[in-house]
Amino acid sequence: MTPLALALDNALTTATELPGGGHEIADPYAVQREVVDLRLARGETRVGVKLGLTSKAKMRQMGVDSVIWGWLTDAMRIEDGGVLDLGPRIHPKAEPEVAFLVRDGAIAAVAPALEVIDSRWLDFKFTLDEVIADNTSAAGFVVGPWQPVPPAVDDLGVRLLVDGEVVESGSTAAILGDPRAAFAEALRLAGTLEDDWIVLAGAATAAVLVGPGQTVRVEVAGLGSASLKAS
Ligand code: OOG
Repeated sequence: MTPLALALDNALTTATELPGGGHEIADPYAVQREVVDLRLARGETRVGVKLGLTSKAKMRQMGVDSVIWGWLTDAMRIEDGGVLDLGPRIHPKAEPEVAFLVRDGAIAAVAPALEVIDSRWLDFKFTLDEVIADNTSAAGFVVGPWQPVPPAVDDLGVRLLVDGEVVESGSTAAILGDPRAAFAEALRLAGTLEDDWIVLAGAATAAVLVGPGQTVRVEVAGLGSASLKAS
């Protein structure tokens, strides 16, 4: 176990930040595996994968041209309309996404989704290797009602609302041009995707900080909505 994996796990379990921006990390995905193994050792199970930096805006911000990925566990799941407990969080942000349900290595259903990212790095300031080691900031997710996959999902309107007000809007086109491309990337990167796993395709807009008492909702045209309440 690398000291960095232990430090990231400690930051997670104590809701404290680590200063980032300067760690030399030989193999960031190996550190990520260790970080996830520590969660699994506490009884969590893998329920899917998430992609990050799938939008041009985020890639530009990080100065990269490829996506990153991380693991989702059962402990990260918040039921639709459920509560995001801010107690064990550092500085959580919500992003509007779409989720895919896996069956036989392919897409079986699609749903509107929220991802909660909560970087263990101070002020969300990290290098690409640092965010990969930190399981790509994964912290929580909400999946709305599963829908049959419509003929096209490459240009669905997406809105992120806080307490009923639209704070971000965009299109699923921001997700690698088509979120199904994100599914293909997830399959390529993870090697295999198991039945009933969830694939979070990546954010369609910028993320927003979530504060106490706020209700955050994603609406995806034609797919419906999903929400959480922070407390
Ligand atoms: C990295 C994770 C970003 C996405 O959808 O682009 C991400 C971060 O910004 O903390 O999940």
